[in-house]
Amino acid sequence: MKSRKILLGVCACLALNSLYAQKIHLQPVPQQYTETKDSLRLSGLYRLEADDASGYHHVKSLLKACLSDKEGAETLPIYIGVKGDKSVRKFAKRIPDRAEAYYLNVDKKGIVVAGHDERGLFYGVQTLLQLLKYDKVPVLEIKDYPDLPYRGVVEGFYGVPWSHEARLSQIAFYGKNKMNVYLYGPKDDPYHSTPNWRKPYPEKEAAQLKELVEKAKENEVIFYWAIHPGQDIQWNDADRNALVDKFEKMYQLGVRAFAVFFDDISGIGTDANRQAELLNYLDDHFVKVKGDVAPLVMCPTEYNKSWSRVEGGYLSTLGKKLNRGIEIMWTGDRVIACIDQQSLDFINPLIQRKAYIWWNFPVSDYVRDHLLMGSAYGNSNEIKDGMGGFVSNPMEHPEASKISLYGVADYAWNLEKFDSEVSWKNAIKDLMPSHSNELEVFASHNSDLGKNGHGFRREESVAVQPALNALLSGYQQHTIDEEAYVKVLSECNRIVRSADILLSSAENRELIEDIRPWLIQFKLLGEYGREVLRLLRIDVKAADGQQLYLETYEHIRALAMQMSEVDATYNQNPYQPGVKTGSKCLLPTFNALFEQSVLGYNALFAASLKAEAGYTPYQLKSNVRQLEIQPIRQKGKGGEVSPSNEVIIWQAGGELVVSMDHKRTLKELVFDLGDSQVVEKCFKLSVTEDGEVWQDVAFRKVGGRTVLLAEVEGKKVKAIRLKNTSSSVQKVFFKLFRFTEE
Ligand code: 14T
Repeated sequence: MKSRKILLGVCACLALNSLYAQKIHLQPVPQQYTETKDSLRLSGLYRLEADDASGYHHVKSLLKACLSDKEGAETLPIYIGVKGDKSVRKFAKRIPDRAEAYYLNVDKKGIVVAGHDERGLFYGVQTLLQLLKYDKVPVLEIKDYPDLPYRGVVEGFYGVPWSHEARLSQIAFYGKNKMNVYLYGPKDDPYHSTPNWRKPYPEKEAAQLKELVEKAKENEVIFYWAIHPGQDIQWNDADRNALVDKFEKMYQLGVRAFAVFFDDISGIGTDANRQAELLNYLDDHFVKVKGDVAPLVMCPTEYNKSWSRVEGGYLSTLGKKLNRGIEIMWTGDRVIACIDQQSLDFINPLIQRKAYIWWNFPVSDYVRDHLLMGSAYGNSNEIKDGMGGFVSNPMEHPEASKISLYGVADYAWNLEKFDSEVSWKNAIKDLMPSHSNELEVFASHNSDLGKNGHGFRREESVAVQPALNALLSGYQQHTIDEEAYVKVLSECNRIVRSADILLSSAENRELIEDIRPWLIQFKLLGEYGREVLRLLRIDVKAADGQQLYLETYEHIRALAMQMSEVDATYNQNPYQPGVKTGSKCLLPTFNALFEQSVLGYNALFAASLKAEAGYTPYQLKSNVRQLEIQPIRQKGKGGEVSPSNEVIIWQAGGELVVSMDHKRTLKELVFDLGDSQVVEKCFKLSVTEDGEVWQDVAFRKVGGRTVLLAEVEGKKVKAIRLKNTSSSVQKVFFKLFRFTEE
C-alpha cells in the first residue's frame, strides 16, 4: 500500500516536471550535453569564486549583472577559471583537451565553468548566460569545443561599408555566438584598397578602428585588418615597405592580425610567385618579429575552382611557396558556392593545407535589390576535418545579415549537429523575441536572389509553394482549388499583418531600418495578392458583377503602380536599384493569376483591359529595329532607356518615342548618341502635350564631348520623340537617354 503511494507521488512529480521543464536550447549546439532528471530552480542570486590573481576581467564582467549584492543572502557559487587555476582544479581533467574548449557543470552545490584557455572560459560563460535565462534548469554537464579553429565573418563586400555602430554590434554578436574572427575588408573603404592602401587612415577612422580592436578583444574576436593592394602594386622595395609601414600603423592602433587580399584584380599584381614572396616577407619580417601577431591570411586571385587554371600553376605555386602557417582562402567551385568534400578534395592538395573558406553568403552586392534572409543551408555536415576556417561574407545590411550569421556560427562550431532550419528559427527568435512570428513570415519570403550572373539561387516561400502551384494550375483549368485558395489568402493576410507590425515595432529598430523599403513593398505585395484572389472569385455574370470586377481590377492596378514606385524610389544604387520581395513564388503566381483572369474577362466581354501585371509609367515605341527592344526603366523621379553596346543603324525617318501614362512635367533630359555633330545635323528632339501637336526642343553640349542637354525644364509632356530627320541612314551609338521629372 505504502509503496504504491510513493510510486504515485513519483508519477505526479514527473508529470508536473515535464509540464514545467522547458527544453533547454543552447547556441551554438554543444558537442556534449548531458542532463539528469533532477532539476534546479535558479534563485537569481550568485557569487563568483575565482582565483584572486586571475585576469580575464572581461569574462567576470559578463557575470556582474547576475551577482548578488545582498549581504548574507543565500547565493549559489559560480566557480570560474582556466586550466591550472585553483578555483577549478577539481575539474581540470574534465575539460576537453582542445583549444577554446570548456567544461560546464550545474548542480545543487553550485556552477562550474572551466576553460581550456581564456577563450574557452569566455565561451563557457556565454553558455552559462544562456542557461541563466531559464527559471529552472536540469542538473547538467557540458563538454564543449569548436569543430573549426576559425569561425566568423569577412566584411568583404562591395557597396556601402558597415557603420562603426553596426560593427560594434556585430562584434558583440560574434562573441555571444562563439565566433572568433572578424576580417575587416570592405571593398569600398579607400584605405583598404587601391589607390589609398598606402596611406594611413585619417584621425577619425583610425580612432574608430582602434575602438573596434578593443571591442573585439573584449569579445574574444580576432580582429583581422585586411589590405587589398593588388590592382596597382609594384613589385619593388618601395611598395613592399609601404605595405609594412601600413601594417605598422595598424599595429599601433592595436591590430594583431592581418590579411592580404588579391581577389578581383588584373595585371602584374596577379603573379603567384610575387604574391608568395611578399606574404613570406611579411611573415618573416613582421609577424614573426612582433611575436604577438596571429598567422597571416591571404585571399588568392584564383579564389574559386571555375577561375583556377590548374596548368598555369597559380595555386600550386602558392601551395608550395607560402610559409606553412599562412592561411589561404577559397570560395569553392565558383565565386558563389557551397562547400562539400569534393570541393575540398580539389583545393586542399593544390595549396598543401586546409582551405580557409570564404563563403559568399548572404552577400548581396550583385543582387542589391534583394534581401537574403533565408537559412544558411547547403554546406556539408561532414567536412569538419577539411577546413582551416569558415567565414561568411555578409550583406551591406548588418542587422539583416545576422540571421544567416547566426547559422554560420552554429554550423562552424558543430557541423554534424547543424540543422539549418532549426538554427534559422532560433536566429529569428534571438533577433526579435517578441515579434519573431512576423519576422519569420518576412524572412521566409525574402531569401532568393532572383536571376543573377552567378547562377546562385535560394529556396523561398517553401511552406506556401504547394498551395500557390495548386491554385495557379487549377485556375488555368478554370477551377478554384478551395483548400489552396484558403491557404494563399491567409498567407496574404499574414504578410500584410506582419509588415504592419514590424514597421511599427519598437524592437530592434536597426533591423527594421535595414529592411524598411522591403517591408513597405512586402505589405503592398500582400495587399496585391489579396485583391487578385478576390478578382478570381467575382461572378462577372451576376448583376453588378462587371462593375465589381472593374473596381477590383483598378485597385490591383493601383497597387501595382505603388509597388513600381517603391521600386523606383528606395535603394537607388547604380547596380541593381530597387526593392524586390517575394519575387520567386508569390509575385509571379499573383501576376499569372491576374493575367489569366483579365484575359478571360476580355474574351468574355470583348474588352481590352491591360493584362500584363506590373505597372510602367513610361513606354517606349520605336521603328528603329535595335531600339524597339531596349528596356525603359523608372529611375527615381524619371526614366531611362537602357544604353546599347552596339552601333545603331538608324534609318531616315526612324524615331524613338517615350510616352507617359499621363502628362508629366519635365526637369531635365540628357542623351548621347556618341557624336554630337551628327545629332545636331540629322536629328530632331520634340515633345507633345496632347499626343498630337509636336514642338521641337533645343539641346546643347554639356560636360563630356558627346552628352547633350535638352531644354525641357518645366515643359508638360505626354511624350518625347527623337527622330532622324535627315534623308539618309545614320550610324550612331545609343549611350544615354535619361529624363527627370520635376
Ligand atoms: F575574394 C573573394 F573570395 C571574393 O569573393 N571577392 C569578391 C567579393 O568581395 C564580393 O563580395 C563577392 C560577391 O560579389 O565576389 C567577389 O567579387 C566579384 C566576383 C565576381 F565574379 C567581383 C566581380 C566578379 F565578376
